[in-house]
Amino acid sequence: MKRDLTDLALFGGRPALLHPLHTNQPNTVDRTRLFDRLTWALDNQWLSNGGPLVREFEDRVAELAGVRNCVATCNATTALQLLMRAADLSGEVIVPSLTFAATAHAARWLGLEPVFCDIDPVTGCLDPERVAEAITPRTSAVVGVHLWGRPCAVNQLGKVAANHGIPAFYDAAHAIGCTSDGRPVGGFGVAEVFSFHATKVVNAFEGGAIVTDDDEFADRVRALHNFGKGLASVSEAGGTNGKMSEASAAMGLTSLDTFDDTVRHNRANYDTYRAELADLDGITFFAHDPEERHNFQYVIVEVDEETTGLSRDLLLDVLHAEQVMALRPIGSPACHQLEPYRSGRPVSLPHTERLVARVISLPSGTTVNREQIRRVCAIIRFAVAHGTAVTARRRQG
Ligand code: T4K
Repeated sequence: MKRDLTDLALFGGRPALLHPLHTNQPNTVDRTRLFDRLTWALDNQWLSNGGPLVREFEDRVAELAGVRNCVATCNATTALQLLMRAADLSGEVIVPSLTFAATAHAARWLGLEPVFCDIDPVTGCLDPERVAEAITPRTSAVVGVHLWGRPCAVNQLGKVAANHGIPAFYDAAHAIGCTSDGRPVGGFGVAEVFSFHATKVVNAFEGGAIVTDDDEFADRVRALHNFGKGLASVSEAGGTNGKMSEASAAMGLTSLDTFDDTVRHNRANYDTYRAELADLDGITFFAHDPEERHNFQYVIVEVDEETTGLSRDLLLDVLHAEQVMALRPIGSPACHQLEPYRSGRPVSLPHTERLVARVISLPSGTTVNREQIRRVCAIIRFAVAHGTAVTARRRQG
């Protein structure tokens, strides 16, 4: 970061925040409860392989998602692979490019070909019309992603998939606690996958889950995530180890204990950002559907360079100089812009490319408070007020 940008900043070159503020800082958990659970697990001398804490965690996640079955896993990437393996997918799998690389990598790791499809610019999720166009005789599934917690057009995607006789699945890594048409994310498609990575709204250090109402599918996934034990077919008997540990379940349960409080805090953060930036032209919030429940885990804003006079990346540079470690959000760059996909077959994804170049993920979560958000917003306001000057200085070098 060049000093000249810092000099322009609001606090005269002095850091606006005492400590760096990171996007995706883990949410706080009640340490006493966590340590009690860990002590209990150690005393119980059962630390993995479907122990009592994992079973309790699975029950509570299934309840939150409104589904009959939850299989907890070591992370969501493995859960996606288990799901694709359990569904016996082959050939091509349609995915959005605007997602964390794990969605596409999971398919590729299994020898499937991820086929990237464009998004609806309003929701940031797969556009069902584009999906219909992308389906070929080699397509074996559609895997939508509820990007930044906003659910996909699940009804339309389900219809498109059904019309072609293929299943729809969802990567719901961002969307636990969110709803579509009032129904909780978790029950859409054949199955959905949650992530409980440290940076997620429910944090199990590392963790994931497959949730489904299909009992037979759940049984297959459960067997496959435990070396294939219990599967009749010899060809499937080489499952993997995708199990969640008791330590992760202890963390996940403790995180779930305060889930409602976390969402309330996230909501308050989001409202503060909106209020502080309400009248700032050129900065718009990625839309949530006000009729639906949302976990408000991510605060995503779009930067319009023409109006603000500064690019998304330059605004990020200014924020970083002021110790606000905001990020290009998950999905930026888009998968098709990254190796190994970039050198594959060329794709035209205009909505994906436009959105991905304009968005910023601002710090939120329970470790971020209103006063810090006000300071972040003051920096953004200042940067935008001097957008043209900041850009000119950057161009001068
Ligand atoms: N599908 C989607 C749509 C996903 O977003 C993800 C994961 C997956 C599938 C796969 O889920 P998992 O297999 O991971 O369960 C992080 C996470 O590792 C990943 O879980 C997450 N999405 C992804 C979006 O973010 P990185 O490589 O970008 O993380 P990193 O180390 O660059 O950190 C990002 C930010 O978080 C930084 O600002 C620092 C902060 N951070 C991170 C960690 C781990 C902390 O403050 N504390 C921490 O402990 O992948």
